[in-house]
Amino acid sequence: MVVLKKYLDRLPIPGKLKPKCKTKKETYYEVRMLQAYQSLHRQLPDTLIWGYEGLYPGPVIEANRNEKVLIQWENHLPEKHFLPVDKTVHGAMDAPEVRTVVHLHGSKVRPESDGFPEAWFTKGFEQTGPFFDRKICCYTNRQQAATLWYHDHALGITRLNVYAGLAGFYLIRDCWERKLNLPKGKYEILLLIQDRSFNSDGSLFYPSQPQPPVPGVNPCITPGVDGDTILANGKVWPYLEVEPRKYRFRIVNGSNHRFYSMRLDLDLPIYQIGTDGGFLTAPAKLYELILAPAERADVIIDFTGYRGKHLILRNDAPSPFPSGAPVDPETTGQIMEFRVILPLKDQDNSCIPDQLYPVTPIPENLVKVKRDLSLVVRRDQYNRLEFLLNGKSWHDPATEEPRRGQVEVWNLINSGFAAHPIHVHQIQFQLLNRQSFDVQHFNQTQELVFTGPPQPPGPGEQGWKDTIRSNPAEVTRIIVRFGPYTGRYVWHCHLLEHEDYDMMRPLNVVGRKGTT
Ligand SMILES: [Cu+2]
Repeated sequence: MVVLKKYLDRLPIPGKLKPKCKTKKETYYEVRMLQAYQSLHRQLPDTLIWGYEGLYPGPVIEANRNEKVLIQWENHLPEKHFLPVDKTVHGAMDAPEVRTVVHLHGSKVRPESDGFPEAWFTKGFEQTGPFFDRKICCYTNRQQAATLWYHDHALGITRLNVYAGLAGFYLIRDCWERKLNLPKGKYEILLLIQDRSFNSDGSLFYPSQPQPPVPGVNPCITPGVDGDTILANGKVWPYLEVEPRKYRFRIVNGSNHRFYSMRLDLDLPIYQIGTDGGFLTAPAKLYELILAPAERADVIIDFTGYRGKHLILRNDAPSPFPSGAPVDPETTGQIMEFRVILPLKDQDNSCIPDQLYPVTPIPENLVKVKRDLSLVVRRDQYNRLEFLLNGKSWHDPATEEPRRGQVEVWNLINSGFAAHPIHVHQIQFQLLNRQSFDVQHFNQTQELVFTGPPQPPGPGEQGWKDTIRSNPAEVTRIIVRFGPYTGRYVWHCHLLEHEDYDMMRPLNVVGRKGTT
């Protein structure tokens, strides 16, 4: 383990990507995936990364609501991966070693542009996966202002491509947001939180075997990789100098496997104003913010009255969450530091509005289908853990085929020991409640016996979600209206080692007569 000093480097602020061309009708970008060396901490030699435009995190893409954005994603990566590739997991046996496809997480997008895991492509589009359809993806942005992020989604190596650095922010803006008088410009800061481990030569460390090692498979996927350092925007334990005023932070947990339970020193409150898919109806005042991998929180922190203070953003989420090993308060128990040492430049006229944007509940009387979906784990032929949705693997025929416009309730039944963040593509859904059940009885009989009343969503979960924490020994109920597009999508666990093996399923949204 490499020991690194905390709070030596300034928080990097990712720059905005410039379009190649912009007309009244559409905005066109080209984004290259490149191998590069980048300094991730002052005490480390430069680290080999893969980044969009050679940057980790990638450049920020900003779009207005209803703006038509076209992006040609180009793979300029080497043919060999620099992280350990397990050739036994789905999609990795007969495919080229380095393959990529981009998913814009949280976007309402047609299936051809959604980053379907088997729509991958290699360098120069020389080889393509069986579902590759187009070089240029189209994002119509017909949705409210929200914090989205783009990242790799190639079948069987998503965990490695994202760990290598393939992730970036994508923001949708709208006039409603502009009217809210939130902190903006340099007072609006993006935070991509991830954990990584390093070798002493500065290279990224990713284990090639679980503990204990699996005989007969090398390299071998593990049930989940946690880093021993925490990075924000591609720097290990950075600091940010702030003025004594309000700031808006757009936080993404971009980690492979680690959850964060964030709190600030001196019990400074965090006002959450938005979730994955947009604003909350009203802000939620929190002293603890839990984010599972891929979840987002749009928050305001008010540093007024804290002049001269150094405040650490801490993490006390065990891993696996919520009952695994506790974090070390000196390392993974810390994320970054805010130094309230800049003079107040101008009067802070921004506000934390009482009302943000109405989140209209999807009416439960419209529910046409209820599905029980279990999150299970079994042993494979090598006696290693294989995570599954409903006991089925990726290559089994689709079983979730909702009709466009139809409202469904999905009961996510987690009979395991750890939480899984479940992500559904194309749509934003709502959390109804969570309810604890007798796991032993369920595992013996497949019958649900509840051990407590349904618990309503937490204050920071009462908005539009595309990724939801499914806690162990609980049924998590979400209500979903499928559409607007029909076609081939996916739903999966967003712990990337689970997604790759094998906790991902096809999701076919079908037309009203059952056609795609
Ligand atoms: Cu999982």
